[in-house]
Amino acid sequence: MKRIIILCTWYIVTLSFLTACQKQPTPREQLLNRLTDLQQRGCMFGHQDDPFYGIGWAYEEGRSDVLETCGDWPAVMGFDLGGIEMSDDKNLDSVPFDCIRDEIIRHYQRGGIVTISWHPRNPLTALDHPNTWPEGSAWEATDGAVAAILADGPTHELFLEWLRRVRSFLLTLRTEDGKPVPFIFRPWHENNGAWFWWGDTHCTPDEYKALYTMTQDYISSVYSVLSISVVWSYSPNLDGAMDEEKFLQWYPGDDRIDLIGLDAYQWGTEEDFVRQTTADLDFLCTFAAEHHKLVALTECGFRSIPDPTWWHRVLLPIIKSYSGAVLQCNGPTAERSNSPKGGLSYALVWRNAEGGEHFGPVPDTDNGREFMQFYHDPQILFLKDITNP
Ligand code: BMA
Repeated sequence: MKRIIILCTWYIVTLSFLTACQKQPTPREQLLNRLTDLQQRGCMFGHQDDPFYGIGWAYEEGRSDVLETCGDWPAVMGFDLGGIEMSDDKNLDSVPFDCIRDEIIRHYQRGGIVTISWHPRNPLTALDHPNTWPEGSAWEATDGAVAAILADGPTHELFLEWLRRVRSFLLTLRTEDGKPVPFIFRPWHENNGAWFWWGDTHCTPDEYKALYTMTQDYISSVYSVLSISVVWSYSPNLDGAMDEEKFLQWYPGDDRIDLIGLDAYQWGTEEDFVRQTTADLDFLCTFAAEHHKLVALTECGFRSIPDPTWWHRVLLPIIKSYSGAVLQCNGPTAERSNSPKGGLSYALVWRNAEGGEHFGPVPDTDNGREFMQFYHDPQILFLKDITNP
């Protein structure tokens, strides 16, 4: 009898050990591990809507302003789902959702990293103003919209339908052989600004956190493959004076967030941009390291890049101060703190739309030529750097 018990115990222990060894990391774990490894090597360059349009062209397969400037794809590509909640065929920037799906899968298959944002229309006004701007849009920043869509709110059912549409689209992000494409999802961004209906002047911290949690729980419910393929990002806007108390008020929580981002544009003077961005990154990189989170410039740029040397004179030194091996990260004010800092995972510049709304390099222009100095820095990673280590 004793021998049987010993044998059974041995069998069970061995079996559990083998099962544990064989357990494959999920796509989400694989992406997190990859991001963590890459973060030690440098900061990836990202571009919003990269393969859809650029300056002087639109929807020509295989084209990209970044590729045509420097000969490589951005390591990270950003895509936006705004409009999917209305069952529109195209997103708020007129990109067909079918193209978005195809390019997400294509970028994943070429070894790139995908991040997805969402600018949903205003749930209180969108039905009356389905196609206008700013009426009915994410920028119609009415008070009370967040409260209205939470559980028991008058617009909760409508919002669940919106989430269902988002989830249905995300569930189609699979390769031909059925493998889910992992991606970084970044809903409810720039919430410390007043310009979106989910901004901090239009809801309370508890309402905001309930919104984030509800979105996450709906999309990643346990029976959904999205629970094993989504990396979750929280990305407030540039503040210039972030601190732990302020940050924690709105932060959805360590159990909810994998990657902390900062959306940082230069709208005013260069001096202000550098000062505010370094102050916020000082805080965020320290917080991220202490909380074991990734950190990124989830959006950044200088609209229409009036000074093309900005790439290597302004953006590059900021990124270099906050990227590379975690403990080597030395922000300008790092001497004030002994805390380890997390290095930037990526910096994504916004889309290259016509009419002055471009943030990326443009080939055969001074902007594109100056970008090369940024491109050649070994600490800035493009697709070839992350696929041929
Ligand atoms: C903003 C602008 C808008 C655009 C939106 C979503 O920053 O570029 O034109 O619709 O992002 O991409």
